[in-house]
Amino acid sequence: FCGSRSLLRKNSLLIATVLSVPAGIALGVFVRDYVFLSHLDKYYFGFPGEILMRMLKLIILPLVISSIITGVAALESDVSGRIGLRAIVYYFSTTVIAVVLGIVLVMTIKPGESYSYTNVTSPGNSPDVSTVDAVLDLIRNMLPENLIQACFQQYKTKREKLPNFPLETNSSETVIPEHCFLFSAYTLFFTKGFKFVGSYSDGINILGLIVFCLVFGLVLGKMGERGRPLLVVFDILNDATMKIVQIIMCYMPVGILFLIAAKIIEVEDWSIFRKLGLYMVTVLSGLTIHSTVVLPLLYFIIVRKNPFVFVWGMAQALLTALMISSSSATLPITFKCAEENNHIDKCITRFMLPIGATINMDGTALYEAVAAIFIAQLNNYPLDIGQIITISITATAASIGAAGVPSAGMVTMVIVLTAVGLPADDVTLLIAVDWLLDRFRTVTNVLGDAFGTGIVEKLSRKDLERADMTLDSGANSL
Ligand code: DAS
Repeated sequence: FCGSRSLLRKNSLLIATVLSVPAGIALGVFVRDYVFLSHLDKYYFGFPGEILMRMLKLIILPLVISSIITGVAALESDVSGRIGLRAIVYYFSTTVIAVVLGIVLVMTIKPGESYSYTNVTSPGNSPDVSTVDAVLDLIRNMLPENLIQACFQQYKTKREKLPNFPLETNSSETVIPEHCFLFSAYTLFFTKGFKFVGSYSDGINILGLIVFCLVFGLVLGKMGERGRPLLVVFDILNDATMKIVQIIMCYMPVGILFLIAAKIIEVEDWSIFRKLGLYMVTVLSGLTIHSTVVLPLLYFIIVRKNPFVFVWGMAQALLTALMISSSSATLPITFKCAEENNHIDKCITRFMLPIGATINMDGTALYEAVAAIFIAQLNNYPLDIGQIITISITATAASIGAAGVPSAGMVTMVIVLTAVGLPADDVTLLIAVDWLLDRFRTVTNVLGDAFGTGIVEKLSRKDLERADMTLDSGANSL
């Protein structure tokens, strides 16, 4: 009895969070069917959920910055190079496996052939974009916005407006003083970053930030004792951020309750789920196979531990991903679960999780390959082996370019469609069910990132022991 009580107490937060999902669904159905809510009422009703989203998004930047810098600086540069290489190989191979799995399933189930698609747009009308152009376009988009260049752009825009800037004080624009370039940097970098409004470009900026932190962490690591004071600052920032995560996790059951209820109220047309049922079954089957067979098998083969015990340790993070559809916003919880429940070395988690949340998206890659071929089947547009390979390449590249924010996979899927000459506007067909599929592909993305830390930690164990530089959970060597 005592054992079960302590188990209950230990998992009470997780149990409360799990129970908030059915409670949220029941609350959403009750309010939708028995309570009339105006548009404004619906906004207020969903507000407790919005608070949870903003709390998680707010701490993404300090967490990403502090974890990467301290994680990289704690490693010898050759060790971090080898760990980085193992991480990239893992990310790329699991993403390609996910894409191939998705293609096999969609070519077998053929969901697009059973769905009567009235408005067939002939693919001939869509621009014939070559694969190379599509991938180059994606890489161009991935080049992070240069902070200084963007600030100059913002500063120039403000300056152009300043001479005839309306004198009355009721203008909606906040006037940035001409000389205060630094304030402009602050405005662009921090408010935009903190808002993390979920646009594609914000996600790409995070990629640029990660590259900056990797370099900065390597430099600090090279500086040895001289860099130590600054490293301690970032380590304290990381610990403080993780303490805030603890507080947010206490609020999570309430936030999730209203997040899911507000979503249930918002959806009007449920019949679309029947129409696109086979398509959804195809995507969800692929995500389930990848999450419960491919990734656990890979983990078991390499780490030789029970993968489902590892998954149980990640449960809070997976549930968060299911509820908020954002790998990046789930990152704080992913860190906590990986370090405290699965005891992954902080050197590995701090180095891999921020990068994985941005470029390792197995669920998204699988989804984009399935959706593209589904749209081809809808248009009775036969794909040859070259186009199938093109879809594989662009789906992999597009998932790397997608940000860890809601519906990012929907945004980058246009690249896959144009690469094989399919009508990009057919994406609109899938939007009605994307809010649900997005949640499940985000869970697969987070699970792929988490398994990656366990696998790379195992492969790097000798490196870490030799370098004697492990940041074991709870005992930093900094
Ligand atoms: N929601 C994205 C994520 O956070 C996944 C996607 O849109 O495909 O991982």
